[in-house]
Order: sequence, then C-alpha cells, then structure tokens
Amino acid sequence: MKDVLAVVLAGGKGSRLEPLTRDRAKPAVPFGGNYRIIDFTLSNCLNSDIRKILVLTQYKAMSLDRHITLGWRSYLCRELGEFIDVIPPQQRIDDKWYQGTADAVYQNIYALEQERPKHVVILAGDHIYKMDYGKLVASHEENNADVTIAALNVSLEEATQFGVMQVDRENRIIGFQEKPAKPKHVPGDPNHALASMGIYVFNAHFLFDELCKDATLPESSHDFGKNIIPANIDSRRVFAFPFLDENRKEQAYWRDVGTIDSYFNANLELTSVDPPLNLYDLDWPVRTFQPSTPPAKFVFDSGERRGEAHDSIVSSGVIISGGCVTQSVIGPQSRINSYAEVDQSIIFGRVSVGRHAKLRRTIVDKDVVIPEGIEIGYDHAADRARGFTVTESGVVVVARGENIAT
Ligand code: ADQ
Ligand code: ADP
Repeated sequence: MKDVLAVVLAGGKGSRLEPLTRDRAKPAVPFGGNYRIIDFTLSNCLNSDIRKILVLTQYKAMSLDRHITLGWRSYLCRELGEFIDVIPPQQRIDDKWYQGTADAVYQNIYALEQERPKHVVILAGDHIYKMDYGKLVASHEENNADVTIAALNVSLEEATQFGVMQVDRENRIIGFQEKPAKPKHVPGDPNHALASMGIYVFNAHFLFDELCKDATLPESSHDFGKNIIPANIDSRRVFAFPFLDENRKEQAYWRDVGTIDSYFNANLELTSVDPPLNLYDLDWPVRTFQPSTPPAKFVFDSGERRGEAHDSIVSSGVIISGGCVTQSVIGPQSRINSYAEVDQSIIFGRVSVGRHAKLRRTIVDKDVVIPEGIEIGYDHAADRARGFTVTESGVVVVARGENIAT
C-alpha cells in the first residue's frame, strides 16, 4: 500500500445533523462515547496500512483540525514518508468555496501529484464502517480497472439518495445514475438497488487527467457522483467492489449517519449485547484522540442509591453517582447524579445530569447542565417549547452549551 494516497473528503455541511453540526463539521461529531465520526475512516486507513492521508475540510473545521493534529499525527512518521495533513479550502478560484467533491480534490491536485502515488483512494469522512482498503485496491488491480467503486445493496427507497449502479457478471459497471428518482433494482431482487458508497480507487494519472478535463467544463458541477463517474462508464474500465463481511458471507456493516435519526440509531446499536459494530475487536482497533481522564466511576450514593449502568457504554472520566443509566452512551467526563434516569440516550462529554432528572431518547451535546428534576423526551410539546429539536421519530436533541430554564 506504499503507493496509495488516501484523500478523505471531510467538508460536507451536515445540515441534516443540526444542531450537532452547528459549531463543528460533520466528521467531527462525537460518536460511540470516545470517538468522532471521522475516526472510523482514519482507523480503516491505518488498519489497511495506508499511511499517506490528506483530509480536505471546508466548514467549521476547527475541532476537526485539532482532533487530527493532536491525535492522529502521532501515529505517522514523516521521516518515513508517512503523514496525515488537514488541508483547508484553497479558495484559489475567485475566492469561491469548493463547488463539488471533484473540485475539492482538483484544487489540491498539487499536493496529490507531489506524492506520485500509483493509486488514489477517495473516501468520505462521515461513514461508520470497517473496511480493509487493501482488498479494494487488490480488486482494482486484478480487474485492471481505471476506477473501482465500493458498493452495497440498499432498499429502493434509500437508493434515491445514492449513486445507483448496474453491473455485468464481472462486476464491471455498465450503468450509473446519481440519486435517481426511480432507481433501477438489482436483477432478481425488486426491492434493492446496488449503491455507490462514495468510496473510489482511481489510477492516479487517470484521476489527474479527468480532474483537469472536468475543471474546463462550464456546465459541470465538478462532482464525482454527478460528473466524473458517469462520464467514464462507457469508455473506461469502471468496476464495483461489493462490500461483504467475509466471515458472515453477507453484506458488511455500514452506516451513513447523515440524519439525527440514523445517527441516534447507529449509536444506540452499540449498546446491544451483540452489536453489529464491534468496538472491542483487537484485530481492528478504532483509534481516536482523547485527553487523559481518570477511569469511569460508579458510586453508591450516601449508601442509599446505586449508581449503575446496564447495556450501556460509559466513557472515561464519567461519574455515575446514584443515577441509573440504561441502553445509553455516556461521553467522557459526564456526571449522572442521584435519582437521575437516563434511558436510550446519547450523552456527549462534559454533561451533568442533575438529581431526579429523567432523560429518554435524548441526545445531549457537550457542556450542558441538565437541571435537577427536569424531564426530557417524555412530552415532546414541552421539549419543543424549551427550544430543543425533536425529530419525526421522537428523538430530542439538546444543543451544545444550551442554558436550560428550570
Ligand atoms: P452524497 O452523499 O450526496 O453522495 P456528497 O455531498 O457529494 O455526498 O459528499 C461526499 C463526501 O464528500 C462527504 O464525506 C462530504 O462530507 C464530503 N464533501 C462534500 N462536499 C465537499 C467539499 N466541497 N469539500 C470537501 N469535502 C466535501 C456521494 C456520491 C453518491 C454516493 C454517496 C454515498 O455522490 O454517488 O452514493 O456519496 O454516501
Ligand atoms: P467540539 O464541540 O467541536 O467537539 P471540543 O470539545 O473539541 O469541540 O472543544 C470545545 C471547546 O473547548 C473548543 O471550542 C475550544 O474552545 C476548547 N478546547 C478544547 N480542547 C482544546 C485544546 N486542545 N486547545 C484549545 N482549546 C481547546
């Protein structure tokens, strides 16, 4: 994998994750207690032995930049030609922000070319999954492909949000439609379509040529899914790489946590007894950056009220003192006080849940003090009146640093 350069697109606005993306980029949104969303893609890179990584950011990238600089840089040795660099928008053209994803890569083409890679792997910084990119690149080489796209089956309803592909027996892509209103289904399976995961392997020279060509087209949106990929299906060797779990011989775990509901569900899944995403797999470590904090502590408060957590993930620095946590994810340095009940909730770092407070199906962002005795997630009209976001499925979100009136 020495000749492979990874480019992680981390510039999406993440507006459907509001208010969690009000002050931070989507890839920087905390996930699973200790982690941020981008940690999964970056861990995939290191676990696949890709050690040249460019992260392209755009909106509100401060905490993302800090996270990568403080945490991830220490895993790579520049002396050995390894690096992870965060590149903010170049604004080279008329002070404009990036147009599409291809434009984001094109504007940094100098940084890519400098490395003289053989292959460039383009990744999204906002998906939760474990993938060995070595297998993706090997399949690309075996097929003698110009481009290889990681693919998985999704339901026809979901498929309208994806690039949809048709393949021949060898997995060569013979049709590609970006976010079609009426997706074509997989032959023999009328309920599913083959979707692009937005993960591409390109032969580097081919990528550079295509980006330069696309940049001159005034009608192009300068996007991989809308322009670069469809333009090459007929003339070049473009292949799909089915993303399979080899042990279970079925489609592998992959979550696009683009909405509050999908984000909430993916977090909650981690609390099940046998979660589809195993964070405790020593063969595939998911790394992150976190400040040193003491271990989690559980206190039998005044000898009358147990501090306890069941079917939950509790991060370091947490103190559960006489409160009860069920099916929840508790982020670093939070406090759950006596008689508090936290059920099916995702609590970020540095949150304090006051005595007798009750939380159900609630996401609480960082630095929030939940006042004593308050109930959230039980009466959605009251939750909305307090200014919280409530989704269609009834997940409540308390924004970062919110001052909650009692
Ligand atoms: P979308 O999900 O719509 O479709 P898109 O908005 O193009 O994805 O973003 C792809 C990735 O690039 C995301 O990680 C996003 O954060 C990032 N990004 C977006 N704009 C950026 C910019 N200007 N600068 C830097 N990063 C940026 C794509 C494909 C589909 C495919 C889905 C799979 O177009 O074909 O099915 O991904 O999720
Ligand atoms: P986010 O809400 O995006 O997850 P962080 O928790 O990383 O943000 O940071 C919260 C705030 O704390 C930042 O806005 C910053 O002011 C401050 N902060 C955290 N860590 C550092 C640091 N290492 N250096 C400077 N400021 C920091």
